[in-house]
Amino acid sequence: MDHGRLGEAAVGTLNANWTGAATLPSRTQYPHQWSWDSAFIAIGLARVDQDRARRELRGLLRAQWDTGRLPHIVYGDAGGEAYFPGPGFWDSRGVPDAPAVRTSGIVQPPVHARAALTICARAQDRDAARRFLAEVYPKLAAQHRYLGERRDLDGGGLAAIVHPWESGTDNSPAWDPFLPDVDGTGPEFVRRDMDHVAADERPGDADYAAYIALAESYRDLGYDDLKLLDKHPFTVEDPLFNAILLDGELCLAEIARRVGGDPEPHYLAARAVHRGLMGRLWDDERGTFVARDVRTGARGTAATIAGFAPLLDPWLPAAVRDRLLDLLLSPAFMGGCPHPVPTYDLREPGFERHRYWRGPTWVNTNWLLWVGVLRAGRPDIARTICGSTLGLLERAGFREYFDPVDGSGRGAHDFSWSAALALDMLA
Ligand code: 9WN
Repeated sequence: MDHGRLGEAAVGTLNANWTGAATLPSRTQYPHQWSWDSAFIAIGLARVDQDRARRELRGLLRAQWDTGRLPHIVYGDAGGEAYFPGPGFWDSRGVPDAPAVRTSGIVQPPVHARAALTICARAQDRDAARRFLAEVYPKLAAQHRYLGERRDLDGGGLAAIVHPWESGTDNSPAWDPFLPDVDGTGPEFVRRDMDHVAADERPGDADYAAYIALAESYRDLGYDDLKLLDKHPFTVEDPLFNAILLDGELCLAEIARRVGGDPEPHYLAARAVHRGLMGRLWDDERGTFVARDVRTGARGTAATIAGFAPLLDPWLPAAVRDRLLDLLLSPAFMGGCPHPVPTYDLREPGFERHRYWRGPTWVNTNWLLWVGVLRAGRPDIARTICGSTLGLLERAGFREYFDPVDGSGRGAHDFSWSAALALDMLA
């Protein structure tokens, strides 16, 4: 397939997944609106349909809680049984600060300020774009305030995730050391996620039991973040989430500047995240950023795709940047397989070619790395990542993820962010 046809096919996939109010990640596997999916989708739509890109973000922001929390799922009309856990599980309607629309109670990486700024950057109608920025700025600022204040559990400058789903990289090996404390022996539930995808491409049952137990724990605390350190068994700082938070603050500073607001608080917030990343998550021995348990201060050891996300940080010391790029190009990641970038160190015994976030190549993490290496002054690596990603999509279609060894498509078919980010990478 040539590049022109890939672009047309991408638009076709996004149209097929559009409900009239939002774009589903996949009609079968994920039949609701997901938070960071919508941000990636808006970034792609900004290239072809500004109006829909704006509607995508607006639809999500309408589901924001009064505290600024932007939920990771906004439930639509798909039958309650189509996806587990459904809206009843989270019981958001029982929480005073939640909106009327039914949502989950956890968050996802805040790519949304980047999406809003991208929509504006691609707009032909500059006035409409500025009006849109002025409309969404207070909501995005509230989203970041929530993360910077309520989720910085011990004042160390980083936002904690309280569930692996919040990372967006659900069963990454990065979470393994922090899950044994979770008691997954709760009530029975039926997994719906394997109705459409092979079992060896999804998280294992023990992981799922922990996911449900953690979601119940947070829900039963009334989503009260002040109780997390005492009562919740998973409070972890993730380099990917925090690098995106930092990038988002810099985008907010730019948005504030364009709408006549004050950029200064956003620069300060971004600097705080930078200090937290360097002081807490940089592992000098391994030459990468790793996850850290807020409660114990213990750090993980897994070298995953998340470790490279701080390439988005413009203040990264040159020596740290160079060590990261060395690891990225090494046989552990880009140098060790024909279809990079794998989400986990290829040389680890726990690397799995097909299992979700434990090895496969994903389009959204490739896109983030593409932006990161460009920022780090390496257009040559950016070209390799971009060419290889588009090649995978041309050969295997808009699959959810890909085997980094043979390039075969895995997971859901017609997956929205694979199509959307192709549009951005094609441009
Ligand atoms: C749980 C929708 C989402 C993505 C995540 C991805 C997967 C859900 C699931 O699908 O997570 O949120 O059911 O596995 O891990 O990144 O946002 O595409």
